[in-house]
Amino acid sequence: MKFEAPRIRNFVAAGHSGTGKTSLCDLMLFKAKAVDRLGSVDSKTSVSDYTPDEQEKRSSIYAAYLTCAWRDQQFFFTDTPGYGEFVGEVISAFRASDAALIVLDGVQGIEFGTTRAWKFANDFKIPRFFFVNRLDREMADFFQVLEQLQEAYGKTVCIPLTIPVGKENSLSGVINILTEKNPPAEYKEMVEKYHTQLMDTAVESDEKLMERYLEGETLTEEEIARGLHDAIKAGSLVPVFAGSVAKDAGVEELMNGIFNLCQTPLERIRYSADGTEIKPSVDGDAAAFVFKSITDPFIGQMAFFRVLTGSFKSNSDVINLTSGSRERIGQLMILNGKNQIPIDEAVPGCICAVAKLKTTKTGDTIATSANCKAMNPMDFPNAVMAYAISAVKSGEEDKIMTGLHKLCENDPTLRVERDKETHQTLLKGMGDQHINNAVKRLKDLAKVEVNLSTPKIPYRETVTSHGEGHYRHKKQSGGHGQFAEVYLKVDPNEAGYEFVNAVVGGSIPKNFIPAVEKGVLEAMERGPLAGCLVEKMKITVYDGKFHDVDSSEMAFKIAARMAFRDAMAKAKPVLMEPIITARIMFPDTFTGDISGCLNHKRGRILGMEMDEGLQVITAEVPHAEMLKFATELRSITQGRGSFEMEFARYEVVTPMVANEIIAKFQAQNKEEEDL
Ligand SMILES: Nc1nc2c(ncn2[C@@H]2O[C@H](COP(=O)(O)OP(=O)(O)OP(=O)(O)O)[C@@H](O)[C@H]2O)c(=O)[nH]1
Ligand SMILES: [Mg+2]
Repeated sequence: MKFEAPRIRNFVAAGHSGTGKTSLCDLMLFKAKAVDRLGSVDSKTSVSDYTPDEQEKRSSIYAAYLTCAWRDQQFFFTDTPGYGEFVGEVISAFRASDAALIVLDGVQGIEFGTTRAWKFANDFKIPRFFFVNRLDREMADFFQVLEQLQEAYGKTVCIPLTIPVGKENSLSGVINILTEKNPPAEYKEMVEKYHTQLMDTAVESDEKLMERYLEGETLTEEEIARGLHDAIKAGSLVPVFAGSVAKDAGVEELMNGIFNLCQTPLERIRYSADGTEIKPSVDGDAAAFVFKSITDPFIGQMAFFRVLTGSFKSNSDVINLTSGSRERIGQLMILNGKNQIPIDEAVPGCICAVAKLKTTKTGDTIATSANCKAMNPMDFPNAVMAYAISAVKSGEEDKIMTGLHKLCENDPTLRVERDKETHQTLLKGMGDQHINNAVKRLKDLAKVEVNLSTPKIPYRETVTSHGEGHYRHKKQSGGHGQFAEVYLKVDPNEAGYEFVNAVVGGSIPKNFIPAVEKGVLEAMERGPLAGCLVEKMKITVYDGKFHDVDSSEMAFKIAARMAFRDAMAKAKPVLMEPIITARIMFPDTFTGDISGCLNHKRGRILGMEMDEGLQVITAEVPHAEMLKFATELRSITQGRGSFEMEFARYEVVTPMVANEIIAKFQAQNKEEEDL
């Protein structure tokens, strides 16, 4: 199989969950004869949703990379999951694509997933196509959706290229606005109107074409297509296609639209990490971006890359520009879901996979020459939800960690961290389903059983006033005794931990001072209120006593620890909790519910603004209140909200809440003692 870059079109199908992206992709493969039988999500035979988890859920979890020949072009396209928690898969797919095919539901119109896909196309600077699907459904109305699109994204921007014939169950096909010469009478006026709009757009950016058009000259099909192509590329036109995958209506017209109007991989200018312009060409040094790595029971271990410029050959040497190491590429493969098709050569626009690269990771650039430039890696959103993960059988901890690290390499929105304060291993992700799905994969991959639990919050303790403490450690046991006496004072210190030795006259000999500090530091690891880390304090040792024979480092450590506790108790200790800043995005009909929910969570709203049709609230909220927010937000907004959060600072906990936490800690301590 041999490809030519000018004859490749590369796009990503994106949009809200349930709009029919996977069904559309299956139908495109079937129409192009890339498969013998039409795959279906409902009967679990989809080429794209091929994992058992997706089949069970009847919804996509992973991006699937697909390819087919359409007329004399090769389409490389990706089916992405619409469900918000799997956004990491969508980001990688956008990075690998030259255009976005945004699929909508003919009844629902613009949904949260539509807005998100629109935004990604903006971020990745790629042109867009709309496909309004499921027009065979009751209440579906193409023209209502069109109006909605025009209102949101511009009246002169969203223009139909096809319109439906018939409605709902009696939908019988579509009319191609550009080519239909004799539409049924009731559509005639509409076809003319949109035809004029398309022609106006087509000639807009080309003065000569405009002149000829205005003089009444007939433009060739190629000229019109070129004008529309330029407008789509510039973003001044987003063509809207009508159809129904279920009725096989409008899909061929959509594929032909992509065939005629989508940019080629050679038109796409990119910039490397150092800002150098990369203009793709078919020959010269080759460079490719690794946008995904997988360890999959079906596919094995593979790296996926998108060729940016030049061509790569199977069984050749490449340089990893990001790490500087050399790699050997084995058999190059293109993909159709889980099916791998070997190829000899990959050209710009190809999405390829290779097995087992030694050091290459997601986000790296590989090239045939060190003269090529490395690209920036991808940005992924921060995790918004965490679970503490632990082994069911003791002794399996290492196996679990190895498996988790592998999963995180494959999915950059998944993170595993060891919390030094709470001593828990945390698995962080984009929501319940995302994390549960990761755990399922972990079980398959590492054959281990794990428990998930709500993570402990790393509270901290500090003091709010001056306090003095004293302890005399004296023990007589057989031979040597133990003796040490320490006087110290503590004060709040915003700058952090500070230890001062103010002992004069050798009441504590210099060589025991480090032991005193050690004792203090040990005491600070488990504060007196709830056993949390103590911080932001200045500790001054100013007096003590020692004994020539009985004093030891151990004795001073114990005396210092006890003196510290004494001082801290007198310095009005308080509990502090982590506060996060959250940015929550949702349709503004939910503003009241979200504000109420934040209020309930002891949150402070810092600002509200509209951004691309969505309400955005920025708020500071105690971390402890946000542990289940991903799930709560989903239920409040019916899946149409999303949020990001990051750590802001520690703040003193109000006494009422603090008492609850302290009581819980004491009960836990008692339980441990009783055991
Ligand atoms: N009536 C009707 N149903 C359709 C049409 N296209 C797809 N469906 C059905 O809609 C449901 C969802 O389709 P999918 O293709 O899985 O949707 P998706 O956009 O891939 O969804 P996610 O993977 O969750 O993002 C399935 O039951 C399809 O059979 C259509 O044109 N008309
Ligand atoms: Mg799908």
